[in-house]
Amino acid sequence: MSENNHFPKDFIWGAATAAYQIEGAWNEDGKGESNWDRFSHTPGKILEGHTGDVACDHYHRYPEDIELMKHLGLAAYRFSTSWARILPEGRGKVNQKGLDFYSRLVDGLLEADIMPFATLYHWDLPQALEDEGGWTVRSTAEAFAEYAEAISKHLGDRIKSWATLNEPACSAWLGHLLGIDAPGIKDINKALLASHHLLLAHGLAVPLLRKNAPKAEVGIVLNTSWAEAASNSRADLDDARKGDGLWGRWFIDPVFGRGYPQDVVRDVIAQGAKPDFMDCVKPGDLATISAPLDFIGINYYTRNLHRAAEEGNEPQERFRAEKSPENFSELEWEKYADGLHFLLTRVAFEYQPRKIYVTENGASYSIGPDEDGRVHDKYRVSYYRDHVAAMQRTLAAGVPLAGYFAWSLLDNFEWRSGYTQRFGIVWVDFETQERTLKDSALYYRNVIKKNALVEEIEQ
Ligand code: GCO
Repeated sequence: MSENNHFPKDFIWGAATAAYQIEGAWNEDGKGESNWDRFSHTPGKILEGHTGDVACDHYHRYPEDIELMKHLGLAAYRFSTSWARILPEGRGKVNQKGLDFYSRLVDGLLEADIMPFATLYHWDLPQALEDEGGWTVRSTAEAFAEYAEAISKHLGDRIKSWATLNEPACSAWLGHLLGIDAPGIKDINKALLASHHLLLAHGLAVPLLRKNAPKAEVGIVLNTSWAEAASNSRADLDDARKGDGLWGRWFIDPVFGRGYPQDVVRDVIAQGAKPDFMDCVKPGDLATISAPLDFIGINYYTRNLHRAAEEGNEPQERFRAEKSPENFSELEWEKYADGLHFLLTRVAFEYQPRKIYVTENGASYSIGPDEDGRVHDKYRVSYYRDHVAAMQRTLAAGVPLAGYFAWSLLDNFEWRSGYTQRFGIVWVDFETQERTLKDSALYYRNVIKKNALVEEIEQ
């Protein structure tokens, strides 16, 4: 870190989105149905019956959104590509109109001097593959390789940063264990199969991305959590170990060549997994999964404070901030910027990645425009300020942190919460699709402009 709070001159400031959450055009130009189309069209799955059918209409309005990014001074834009737009049946015939959309988007970004950071998979699986078993069957990992080949052959000359998966832990556990995300399965054995096939898909895609985009960097985005025990009781400490294991180490360990953590194997068998569930790991799989990467993306929002639900465990709530909008977002996620510093430092020193990006960070507050059309989202400004400050400590500790992406550029479809939760630094009026910069966007623009921690928004 140089003095007076500046970031390294090549530090990348960006913003992130995801295909299903912003694109809309769910069945346009030859796109196939995805499992999130099916899930959101299933009554009772999404708050207020919201769907991603239109979302932010980014499929049509991307030129205006690129102008917004340019105005904010973003150096990079992290987006995901829709598998079902490229391979409507999940494999086989390529949909040229799908490729053409991402070509237009990427060319528009390059024209605006904004680096495209593509993520191949942000949870939206072609329904045709879901119908065959989705991530619970190994063939889906092979279909993912076909998808990676098709899109990187077409865009590998222009996209210089590729992430294979976004948060496989959410796809596996939210989608197949808790059943609150697509495809809505609640089965620990299917969830474990999905977790392995997702990682296998990642490993199969890496060499294809390297072949088709030889000058690009390749990585994966994980939501390795920052787990803390609510007290020093054995029960809480073990609960934190379990949470850190299932949501973090189960994914980052194999990616960094350590195989699946055995304490988690014991935990899941104790929770009902078949003792032979690891038979799905075939010879060579772990080597495939641990293909060397150029970066790891870390998504961070809050800490996971663990309190074991065990009789007689009377944990002392420690350091829990008092409930207030300053300290808790509308999703009731605690603002805990230290957790970002602790997590990045831990990942850097435990796994020695070549490079780390914070690929998502943000908070949900629904405050909208007031009478003068301004959005004074002061709590989100405070959230960003604290996390920018935390990254200064992280850089000072020698962590190879190379960039940061605010989640999200736009208010968008927040999965099971639909449009009731807003993470954007830009307000979206979903009736008119009008975009309005929030104070947090003005603040972020100031951070970018000065490449430093700042205290004020730029008017
Ligand atoms: C995630 C996803 C995003 C979410 C965001 C807020 O990290 O869960 O990548 O799609 O919208 O994190 O929940």
